[in-house]
Amino acid sequence: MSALIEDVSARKIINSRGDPTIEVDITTVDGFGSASAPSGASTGKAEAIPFPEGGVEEAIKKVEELVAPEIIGLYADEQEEVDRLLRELDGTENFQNIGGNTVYAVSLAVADAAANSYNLPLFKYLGGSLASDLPFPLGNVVGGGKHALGKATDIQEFLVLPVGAPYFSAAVEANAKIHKKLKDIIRKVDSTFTGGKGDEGAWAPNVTNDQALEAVFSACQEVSGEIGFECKPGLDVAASSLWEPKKKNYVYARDGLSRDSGEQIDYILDLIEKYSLVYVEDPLHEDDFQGFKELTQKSRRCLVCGDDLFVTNVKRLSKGIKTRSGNAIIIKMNQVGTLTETWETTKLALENSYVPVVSHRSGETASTHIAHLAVAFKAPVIKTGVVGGERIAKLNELIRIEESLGEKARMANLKI
Ligand code: 2PG
Ligand code: MG
Repeated sequence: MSALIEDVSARKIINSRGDPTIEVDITTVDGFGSASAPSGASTGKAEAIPFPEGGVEEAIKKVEELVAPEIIGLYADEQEEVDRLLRELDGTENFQNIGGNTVYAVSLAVADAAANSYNLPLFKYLGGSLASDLPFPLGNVVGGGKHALGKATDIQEFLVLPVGAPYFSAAVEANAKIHKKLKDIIRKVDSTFTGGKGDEGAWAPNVTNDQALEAVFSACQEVSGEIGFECKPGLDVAASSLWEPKKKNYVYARDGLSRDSGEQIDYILDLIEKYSLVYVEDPLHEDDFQGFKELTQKSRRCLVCGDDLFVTNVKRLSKGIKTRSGNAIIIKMNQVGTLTETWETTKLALENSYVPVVSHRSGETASTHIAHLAVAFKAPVIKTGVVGGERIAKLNELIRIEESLGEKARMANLKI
């Protein structure tokens, strides 16, 4: 079996928002791999730049003219060497020359091709034969912010986490039930609701943040009662989108109020208490390590997760570990570009008891790679939506992985 790279090609496809993105194919002597890049709408300012100035067309040119000649002749299982080369070819910290999404597609397609060359599913190729923990699916059920034109809730995502699920497929069904139930609950609160959804398939009603939380809380309770295990609510505040640096305030336009940093911390702590939240992502803006520290210290039994704060970056996570900011981290490979760096950040998180949450982006393709990454990385949580073709592609892949593992399959160890 040979993973020697013989051919590299790239094409333009579209993502779930209808925007162009890049897909890369890698052919080896004995296999084939392919990967396409997702894209964010509420992006952290320290993320890799997704595409070079000329957009996807230029990214394709860079793959064909710059990357392909360098990696043809290497072996696809030399992941670190390929990723080091990508860094070298780009020459910048944030991949602005080649584009973070270009690097993402090449790096992941190389891993995909290596796995295929050895006739292994990606999760086993990356995680070894011991990779058998299934992540808990964290799903977006109601939302607003930048994923719904700023017309729905101020808080970007109201999430559910089926913490008591005995196995993965039961967890997926629980989230789908909650999503379905919410349609009826929301109709009672918002008479104008027509069933509209945001970018990730979450309902996008015209309600206040508190009304949305009430609705999600009661849907969780009802469904938990019906299915016999616990489902709990969570939030992605995406607070950088609310933060106005000049006013030094978080502006809740839909709710018609502002909160300074101290008030924001108190507000989030109240919500954690009142609605038994088990997960709060980006409760403060992307540079507020100190605020994250305070909130993490004061909250109990809740994951305080950094997305824009850490941007899957090992240096930013190291800083967070030193200052004790947060206890969980979003892992989005296209924030940092290469698979090697994504794994380094995840490993650092695991070594320091930060819960890695492998995550989709709001703009997705039907790719199933993050399902494999979550199992390979032993991430206790995967955040990938509840409905919509590009979201269920990942969930259904994990159902298949669970089935293929047979008796070895077990839910990850999620301590909250
Ligand atoms: C987030 C993500 C995914 P985006 O903020 O966590 O839900 O959104 O991809 O737009 O950054
Ligand atoms: Mg986020």
